[in-house]
Amino acid sequence: MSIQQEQVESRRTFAIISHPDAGKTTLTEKLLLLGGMIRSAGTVKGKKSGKFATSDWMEIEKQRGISVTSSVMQFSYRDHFINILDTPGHEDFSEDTYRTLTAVDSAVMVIDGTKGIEAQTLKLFKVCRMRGIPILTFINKLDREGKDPLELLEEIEEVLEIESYPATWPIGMGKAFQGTYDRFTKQVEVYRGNEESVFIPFDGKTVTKELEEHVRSEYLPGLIDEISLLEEAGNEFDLEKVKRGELTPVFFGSAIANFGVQSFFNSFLPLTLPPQPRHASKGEVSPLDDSFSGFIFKIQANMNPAHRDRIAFVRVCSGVFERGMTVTLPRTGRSMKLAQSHQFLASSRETVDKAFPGDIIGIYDSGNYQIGDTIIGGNETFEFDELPKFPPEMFRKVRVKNAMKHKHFEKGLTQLVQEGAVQLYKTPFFQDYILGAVGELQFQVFEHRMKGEYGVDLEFQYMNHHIARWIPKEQIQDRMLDSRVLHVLDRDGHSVLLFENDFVFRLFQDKYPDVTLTTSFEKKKESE
Ligand SMILES: Nc1nc2c(ncn2[C@@H]2O[C@H](COP(=O)(O)OP(=O)(O)OP(=O)(O)O)[C@@H](O)[C@H]2O)c(=O)[nH]1
Ligand SMILES: [Mg+2]
Repeated sequence: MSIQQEQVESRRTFAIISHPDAGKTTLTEKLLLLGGMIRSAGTVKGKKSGKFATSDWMEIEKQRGISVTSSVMQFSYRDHFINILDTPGHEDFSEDTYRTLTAVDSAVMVIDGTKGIEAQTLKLFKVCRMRGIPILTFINKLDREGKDPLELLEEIEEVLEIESYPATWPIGMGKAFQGTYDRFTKQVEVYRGNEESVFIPFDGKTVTKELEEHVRSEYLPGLIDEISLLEEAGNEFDLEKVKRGELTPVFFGSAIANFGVQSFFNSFLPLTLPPQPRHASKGEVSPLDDSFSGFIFKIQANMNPAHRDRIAFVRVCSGVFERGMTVTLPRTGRSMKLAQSHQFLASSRETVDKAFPGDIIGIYDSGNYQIGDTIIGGNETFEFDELPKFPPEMFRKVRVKNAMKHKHFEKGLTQLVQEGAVQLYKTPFFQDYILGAVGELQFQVFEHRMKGEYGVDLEFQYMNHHIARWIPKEQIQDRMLDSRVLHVLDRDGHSVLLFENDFVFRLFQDKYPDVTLTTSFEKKKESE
C-alpha cells in the first residue's frame, strides 16, 4: 500500500445531523473527550462545569444554547484520523448543513429517544440517502423516559424507509435505565449515572452472578426475550448494506451522561467508509489520484477575535496537500500560494503542513474564494459538482443606525454575505440594501454578529416579499413592477424580481408568459 493509500484508509470524515436539540453538540463533545482532544466536557448551556461545548463556540450559540453554524473538528482514535462536523439542526441554517453534508463520507443521525423521528431529521436523512453514504443512528437521552425502543425501530423503518440493525439494545430507560447490551461485542454496558460504565460479558441467554449484581433482576427476562426476538425477527447484519447506506446500525445511549458513546464509536470505524471518489466535470476524482484537489464548502470570518481573518474550509478530495503549495482556482483562472493552512478544533487552530484526502483544512482567505470553489494542484482544469443553494424566502431592508459607521457596515455586510450567512440584494436606483434569508433566525444571527464583530447597530425594515426569481435584464419593463413585484439586483448585478406571494407570482406569469423566470437553485429539488 502506498503512503497515500494508507493515509486515505485510516481517515473517516463524517457529519452529525438531526432535528434541533437531539443532542448533536453534546455527542460531539463526548467524542472529543474520547479522542483526548479535551480533558473535560463542557455543556451546551455552560451550566454545571461553567464550560461550554467546544463546537458551539460562537457568542450567539453560547447565549442561546443552539448551534447556528457547522463546526469542524479533528482527532485521532485507534490509529484513525477523524474529521467530524457538528451541524446546526435548525432549518433556518439548513443551507449550511446541506453544504456540510457534501463534504463527508458518512453521517451520524441523532434521534431524541423521547421524540422519535422529527421533521428536520427526515429531511437531512433523505439527503444522505440520496448520496448513498453510510448512516449510523444514535438514539439519545435514554436517561429520560422515552418511546419504546421497538417502536423507535419501527419508526426508523417506516418513516425513513431504511432497514435498521440495533447494534446495542437498551435495558430500561429514564430513572430505571440499567444500561445497554452490545450485540457485536456481547457485553452489557452498565449505566451508573455520573460514574464510568462497567462492562460485563453476556451471551444473551445465560444470566451470570456478575450480571445479576449490576442489572436489576426484573429486567433480565425481558432483555433475554428481546435479544432473541431481534435475532429471530430482526434484520440480519450486512456490512455491505451499511456501506451503501441501505441499512442503519442503531445505538442507544445518553450523550449528556457520556453513556454508550464509546461503544458506539468503537463500532463506528469498521462500519463507515474511508474517503470516497467525488464527481467533477471531468468525471470521478479518486482520493488516490496523484495531484491535489479539493473544494470549499464553508467560509467563516472572525473565528478568532485575535486574528480577525477569514477562513475558507476545504475538503481535500485527492492527492496530498502541502503547505506553501500553489493551487489554481478554475473559476477565476488565478494561481495562489497556500502559505497559511490550519487544522481546526471548532474555533481554535493549529498550522497544518500536510493533509490527505478526507481531511478538512482551513486556508486563509483574503477575498479570493467563494463557497463551492474547486482548487487544484496539478495542471488540469476541472470543477467539482455545484453545492446546493436554497432560495431565500424572506427579505428585510437593512441600514446602519449610525451613519458614521458606514464603512464598518459595508465591510461586515460584504464578509457575512461571502460566508453565505445571508444573501444580499440592492435596489437599482436608491441602492437600498435588502437581505434575503431562508429563515428568520438568519437575520437575528446577522444582527448579532454585525454588532459583536463589526460594532454596527442595524435597523431592519420588514418586507412582504417571499419569492425570488431571476430575470434577463432586457425583459424588464416598468409596467411589470409595483410594490408587490419589486426589481432588485443580486450581488453580481443580475436582475431579480421579488414577489409578495405565490398568487402575485402566478398572476405575473399569466400576464407575461414570454418572460423567462428562473430560480438559480436547481439543486433544491434534490434536497426536498
Ligand atoms: N436528558 C438528556 N439531555 C440531553 C442529552 N443530550 C443532550 N441533552 C440536552 O439537550 C439539549 C440540546 O442538546 P444539544 O447538544 O445542544 O443539541 P443539538 O442537536 O446540538 O441542537 P442544535 O445544534 O441546536 O440543533 C441540551 O440542553 C442538552 O444538555 C441526553 O443524553 N440526555
Ligand atoms: Mg448543536
